[in-house]
Amino acid sequence: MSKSHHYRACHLCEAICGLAIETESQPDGSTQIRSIKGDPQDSFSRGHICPKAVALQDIQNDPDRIRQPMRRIGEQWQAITWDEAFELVAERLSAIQTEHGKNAVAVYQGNPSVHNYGLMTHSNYFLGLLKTRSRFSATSVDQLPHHLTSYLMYGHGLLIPIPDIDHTDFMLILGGNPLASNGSIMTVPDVEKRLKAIQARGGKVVVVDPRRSETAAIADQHLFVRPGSDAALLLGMLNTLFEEGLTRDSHLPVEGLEQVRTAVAGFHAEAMSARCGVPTEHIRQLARDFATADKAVAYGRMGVSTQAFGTLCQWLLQIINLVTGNLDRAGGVLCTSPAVDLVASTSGGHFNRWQSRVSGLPEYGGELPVSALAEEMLTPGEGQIRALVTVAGNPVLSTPNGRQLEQALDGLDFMLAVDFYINETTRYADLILPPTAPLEHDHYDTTFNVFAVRNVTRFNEAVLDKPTGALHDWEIFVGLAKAFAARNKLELKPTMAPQQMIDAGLRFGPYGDRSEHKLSLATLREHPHGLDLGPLQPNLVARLKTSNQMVQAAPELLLADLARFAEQELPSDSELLLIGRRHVRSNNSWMHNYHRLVKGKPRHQLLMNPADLASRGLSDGQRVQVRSRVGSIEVEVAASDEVMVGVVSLPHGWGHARPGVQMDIARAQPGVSANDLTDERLLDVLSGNAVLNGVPVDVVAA
Ligand SMILES: Nc1nc2c(c(=O)[nH]1)N[C@H]1C(S)=C(S)[C@@H](COP(=O)(O)OP(=O)(O)OC[C@H]3O[C@@H](n4cnc5c(=O)[nH]c(N)nc54)[C@H](O)[C@@H]3O)O[C@H]1N2
Ligand SMILES: Nc1nc2c(c(=O)[nH]1)N[C@H]1C(S)=C(S)[C@@H](COP(=O)(O)OP(=O)(O)OC[C@H]3O[C@@H](n4cnc5c(=O)[nH]c(N)nc54)[C@H](O)[C@@H]3O)O[C@H]1N2
Ligand code: SF4
Ligand SMILES: [Mo]
Repeated sequence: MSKSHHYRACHLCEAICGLAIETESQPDGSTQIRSIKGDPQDSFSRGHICPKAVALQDIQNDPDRIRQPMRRIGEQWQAITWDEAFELVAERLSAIQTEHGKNAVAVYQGNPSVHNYGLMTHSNYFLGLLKTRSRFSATSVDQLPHHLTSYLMYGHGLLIPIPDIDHTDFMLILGGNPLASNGSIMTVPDVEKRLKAIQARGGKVVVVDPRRSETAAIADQHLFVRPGSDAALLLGMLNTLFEEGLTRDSHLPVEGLEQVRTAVAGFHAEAMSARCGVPTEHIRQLARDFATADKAVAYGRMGVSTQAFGTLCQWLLQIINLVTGNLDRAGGVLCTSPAVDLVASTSGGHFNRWQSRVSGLPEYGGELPVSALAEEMLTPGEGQIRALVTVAGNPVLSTPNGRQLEQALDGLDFMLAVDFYINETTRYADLILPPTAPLEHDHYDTTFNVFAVRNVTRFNEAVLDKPTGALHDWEIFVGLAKAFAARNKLELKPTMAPQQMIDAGLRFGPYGDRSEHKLSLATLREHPHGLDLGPLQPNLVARLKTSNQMVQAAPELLLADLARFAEQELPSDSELLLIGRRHVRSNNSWMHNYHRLVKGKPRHQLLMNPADLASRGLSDGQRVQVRSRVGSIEVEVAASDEVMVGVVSLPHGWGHARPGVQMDIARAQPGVSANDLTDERLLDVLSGNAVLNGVPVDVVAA
């Protein structure tokens, strides 16, 4: 038996921590994982890991994980060969498109797609051939407002300024809980140490959240905000900055700043306080503290993008950074210069070129809002969706009104899933194509290097051999493309392996052949702990992709959205609002069958303020029924003054007790799905992004 050592970035969340993995070859010829530890030689993550990394061996060894193509006949799953599977997909999807049109076949791509570079490079090799406008992804239950804002202001949806957390003096966080999520659209391993370092150098961390989150608990200041009302708080802050002359000039070429000043002149902190529940004086003081800090960052994440004014929030955050001189400035927010530069090498995007058939929701970058997926399947008429391809996603648990989506999936003519589990969504598939497990393929972060708090890059080889007969995700898409192209007599361009594409991306990129670094795949192979390319630097002027090379401070769509904001009714005090929560031992809707992660006390309860329990005659630990417009669930309630009065919190991604799910969740608590309560009609109307936070509910004894 011989041991070997491997270095590899963890792909499970956006923090991309370096791992040191020890494997041992066995007498039977197989290789087993001996240990997974943090890699102290990774200068970015400095040895940090979280419990999920250790569970990579659970993914590898999980008996529930499927390892060969499976076809469903009634309730039974039967193994079939890859070639039969590819033929079946080509035949069924072609027939459906011939009869009902291209858009009758829909696509949903889930979150792990972005963490798996073979999916980034090759899923479109096949999906593009479908030429369907019925494309959906997890983007519209998450960060769509970030992309739309960057597209409108900077000319490219991926040109998103990142907090310079290591050099700032003041970090304002709204709707993000990096201590649980490990950071998002801010790739930042070891975030707790980095936040504490701000405090150690005399700076401040301020968190705005309807729950005193793990991050709020270590902050210098925590402000409770009424769910869904952050736009009011930000407008009150911006208004104060202008009124009190707290703005600073920027070196950037900017168009429209005067229009912004005029547009927000009516939104005084006093009026905004009534909307967001933050006292006027706190709003004003926050604006003053922010503006007078030498270097400051306003950062808003998931919690503020998945609300009714999510895009307005993301725009206001950009403007606050801009007018205080913190945009494109060390210690403020900066864009990365990634080694494989997706911004330079792709077009900026497009918005609202077409709309969804039933509700008229806008496309962004060729995708429609996923809240419209079920209605597009359930509503008869030309263009009705009849077939679905899901890739690395679980929309039944991840998108609003999951019960309605289940009903829609049940009525499809054909469904294909590229996934390695029979979960709440894929159990409806006619065919499941399972890729290799994560450690069986090589790895490069196409996305998270673009959002990292330093310029970093790394490539890692597969840790374990590819099992005989297995295919990588990208190879599955090549197989599908070939079968589909052959059947439809389409010309298929040749392709190359993902590694070769990265090699080309590195050589053409800013550290490539034309630079002193001469980065290529070969260089990265020599540096398995990753390469640090230095701190973020001001670069926005050169990277802007707007037509006139100026920052667009006042996009018309956003100014118009201010009118929608102003027309809202004042919130009522009697309403209970549902918000979400993440935990470091849970990852969206999967990994709940890994004992290592889910052991310990249950974490899926509804959190409710003791005052709200008392006023309803409920008590801690009791089973309650939670009801919304779309459905109801039963769950235990836990008294917690972490959540403000009028707010209840429930994590998403649970609710596994559904027939046909073939995962050993029995060992864990199946929990209930927050998305059996969230409402597909509640949207950030501007972008079409789902509202997952601030959903009106009531709670009664079960
Ligand atoms: N109420 C509420 N809902 C939410 C959220 C919330 O905060 N509250 N968060 C939202 C957010 S931010 C997101 S991103 C979405 C996530 O929603 P989804 O992307 O739909 O769901 P995931 O749980 O990430 O999907 C995981 C699936 O991918 C598969 N998978 C994992 N790795 C691979 C791989 O390498 N290849 C393939 N082919 N499959 C793989 C797993 O087996 C699993 O079935 O949920 C959203 N939904
Ligand atoms: N352990 C773990 N890590 C993860 C994931 C996971 O499931 N588990 N998922 C990954 C994914 S896909 C993503 S997108 C990221 C998300 O990463 P984050 O954006 O950090 O998401 P959360 O941890 O859900 O934190 C959202 C916070 O917003 C707060 N919030 C809710 N409503 C409002 C509101 O109206 N206003 C304000 N100001 N705050 C509000 C919630 O209370 C919560 O504390 O995490 C990633 N990392
Ligand atoms: S924080 Fe945990 S899950 Fe995220 S990359 Fe690091 S080890 Fe992996
Ligand atoms: Mo996400």
